[in-house]
Amino acid sequence: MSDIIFHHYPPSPVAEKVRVGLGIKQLSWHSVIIPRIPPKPLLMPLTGGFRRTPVMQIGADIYCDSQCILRELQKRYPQTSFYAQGSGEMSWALSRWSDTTLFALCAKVILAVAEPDMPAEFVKDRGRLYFGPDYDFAKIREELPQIIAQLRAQLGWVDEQLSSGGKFLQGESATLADALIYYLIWFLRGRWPQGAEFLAQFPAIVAWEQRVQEIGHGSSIEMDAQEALNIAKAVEPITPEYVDPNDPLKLAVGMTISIVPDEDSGEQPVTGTLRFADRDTIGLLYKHDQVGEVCINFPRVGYRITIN
Ligand SMILES: N[C@@H](CCC(=O)N[C@@H](CS)C(=O)NCC(=O)O)C(=O)O
Repeated sequence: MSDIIFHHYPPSPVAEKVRVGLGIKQLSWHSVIIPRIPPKPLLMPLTGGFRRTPVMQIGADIYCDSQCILRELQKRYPQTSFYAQGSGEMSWALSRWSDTTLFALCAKVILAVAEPDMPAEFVKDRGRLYFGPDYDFAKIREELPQIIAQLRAQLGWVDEQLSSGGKFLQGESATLADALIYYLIWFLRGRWPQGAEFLAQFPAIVAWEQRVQEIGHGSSIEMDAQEALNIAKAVEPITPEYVDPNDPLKLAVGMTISIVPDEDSGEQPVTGTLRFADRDTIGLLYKHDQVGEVCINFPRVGYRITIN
């Protein structure tokens, strides 16, 4: 019952970040394939309406957002640490750059070039989600050289770092830092027709990419989405009842709260009863006929909480 169940779809770059994390730790996991756009009727009962990919489930405890998932993996499986000796938690700062600035540049390049050939429904969904209510792919295409220049300079930093000796970003072993950057290279190479040509100017990145690929994704077996719901229903959440006494929002166990990403992505907040809150993670209880009671965990960073 305490097995890792990973809800994702193969082309998701953010899911690839976590799959690499699962590979670094050589974990075994169950793979539930979810739809690429809503409705996601076999996922929503677990996430309280949160629609992003990926999601991790362990019994009746749900972890939304790759940040929260990777943190939980590090907590439950500290062997083969995500942290290089001495680097620890500062690795998370890297994700504030890679998941925001760098991801947005990659998404602009990839989606703006692909947009004319993408299904209208997908364009509308991703346009609103990633680029706000006034998204304009034609304008992004006009700005492409500027966007590529920004991307090139920032990937240059990664290439320089990798040229300075180590096999991986923080030395001889793969760490969280590698997963946090690799997924964007994977995204560019796999989904941008000019990706391979663009990346060829970064020889150290290209060599490192191969090494990260060789790590793999741990070992996975497919699971039916309904079975995942049944597993949640059969057990109780184990996330402890706890709130940091110094919480700046003065949160308390039992409060009704809503949580939503703090970007303008048009997503619906998730509402539930507060069960857990520390500096990094917030967990709320949520009930649904199909899963009973689950505890849905989110990262604090990048999310806005409202006390109802
Ligand atoms: N901050 C989130 C971002 C996740 C994200 O944007 N994932 C994309 C897929 S790569 C997504 O949710 N797309 C819409 C969807 O799958 O419905 C995380 O780190 O997990």
